[in-house]
Amino acid sequence: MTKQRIFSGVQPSATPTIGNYIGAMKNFVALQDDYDCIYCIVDQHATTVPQDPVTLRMQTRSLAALYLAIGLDPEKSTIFIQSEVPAHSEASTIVRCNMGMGELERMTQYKDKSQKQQSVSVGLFTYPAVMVADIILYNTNVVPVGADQKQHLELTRDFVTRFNKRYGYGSSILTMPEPLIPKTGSRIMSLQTPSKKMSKSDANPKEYISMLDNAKTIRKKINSAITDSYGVVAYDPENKPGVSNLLTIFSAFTGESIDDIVKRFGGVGYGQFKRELADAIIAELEPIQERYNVLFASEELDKVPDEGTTRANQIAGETVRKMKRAVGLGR
Ligand code: ATP
Ligand code: LTN
Repeated sequence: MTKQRIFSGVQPSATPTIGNYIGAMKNFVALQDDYDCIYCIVDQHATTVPQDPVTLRMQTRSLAALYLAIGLDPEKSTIFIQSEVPAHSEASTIVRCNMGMGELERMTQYKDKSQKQQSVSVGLFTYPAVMVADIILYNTNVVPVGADQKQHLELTRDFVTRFNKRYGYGSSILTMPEPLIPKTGSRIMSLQTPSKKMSKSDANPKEYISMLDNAKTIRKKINSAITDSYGVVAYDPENKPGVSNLLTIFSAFTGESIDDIVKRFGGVGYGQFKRELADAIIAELEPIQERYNVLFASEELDKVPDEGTTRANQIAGETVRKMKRAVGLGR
């Protein structure tokens, strides 16, 4: 039986955080044995907000190294860079012309991100149309993402329904994707402001733990993470958002249930809890960082996206040809 297709992407806008890891990247690795996985470094998405060109290129390489360091195996997963596959730009044009302004105006990620920018690019507004193109180009069945991407997946599903109806005359030109959002850890919150999500491009590094933070920095950031004055380890996201977020992170890194962690730290206060949480994060990230350092410096790193791009171009090229034929573009 042919395997179902997975597609997902991460922006090389900064080094991924433990939020990206728990909400998405860790699942990328878990899924690669059972699905045909395609993982993209979505560099064109990153440029919807201002980026320094040299830093962006470095971060693209860094993300490729990190994909491999967390355990993605190029024998099982296709890894490529979005801007190296022109079908993404071509398909986006078709998507944009079949999408309403109102649909894009409703996107909460656009509303959040545009508030943080001094001047907002047209690209930031039309970002979700490019994401729709990313997904449909690979006949994707399943898209592993964090909870913040649910709305973009709904937009994609609406687009697929509309496109197939408008141009397919009853047959399915495009495949309908399903989101795959983890039960725990789909929305890791900021360590300093637990009412907002942890984000890799936040200006204050104390808000997040980067996948490449060293042990000392991780301990410091966890130590200064906002809790509350009750001094009791308990899971209550509404009244104890800081502690509950730390419990979610603890559970994601150890695989232990939140209930068991609460029982274990019930009587000991936050100090011991935070120490052991930092230990768990460091234990998982250190070996990843060791592999990352070797990979980042290696020439072999270039081969992976080279091969990935060839396969991505084949699949995406075929879909975009189908889309162009369907809408009447070209001869
Ligand atoms: P940026 O801050 O540059 O906008 P980001 O941190 O939101 O980036 P993306 O590259 O846009 O990260 O997202 C990559 C993946 O990580 C997506 O699947 C997204 O849903 C997931 N993700 C992002 N932030 C979190 C979070 N705080 N908790 C869980 N998953 C997250
Ligand atoms: N929009 C996503 C990143 C992203 C993505 C994708 C995720 C771009 N294209 C396709 C899944 C599938 C984000 O901002 N987190």
